[in-house]
Amino acid sequence: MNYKLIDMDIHGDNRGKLIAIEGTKNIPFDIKRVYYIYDTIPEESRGFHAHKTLEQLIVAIDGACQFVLDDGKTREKVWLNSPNKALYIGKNMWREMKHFSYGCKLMVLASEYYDEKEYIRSYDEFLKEVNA
Ligand code: T46
Repeated sequence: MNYKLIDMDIHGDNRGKLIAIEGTKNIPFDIKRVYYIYDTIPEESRGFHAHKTLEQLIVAIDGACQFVLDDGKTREKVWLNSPNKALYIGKNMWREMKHFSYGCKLMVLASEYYDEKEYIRSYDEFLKEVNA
């Protein structure tokens, strides 16, 4: 499975907490793009796609949600529910995002600029790609 959960170092003191993410230093790629997902609701799932080449790091800055991760052979579920837990997802991994808490905020760091052509949005096509 081309994903891993990374425990980020917390720099905390009596003023609060701070986490730093540095491309290629504490995550495995250079960061070209940042986006965030917010105003989520539990009834609406997202994702349902894979990426041919993109690598991403996802952090639930606030709230929680479940990721379903699938490499075409195995399907695993991972909860993101803490700002110091970062989910790295490499290429060729099908992902579904479910059970968002109200107002969950996800921050996503990506290794490439946005390119819709690089998405695989059909599960059948994904299975063909990974079993080729
Ligand atoms: C992923 C999960 C975790 C852009 O115009 N630029 C962007 O950088 C992105 C990410 C999206 N968009 C547009 C494309 C769609 O019209 O925003 C709209 C919503 O995107 P999408 O339906 O792909 O959103 P999610 O939440 O299903 O998936 C997103 C990322 O697209 C995806 O790469 O891994 O978050």
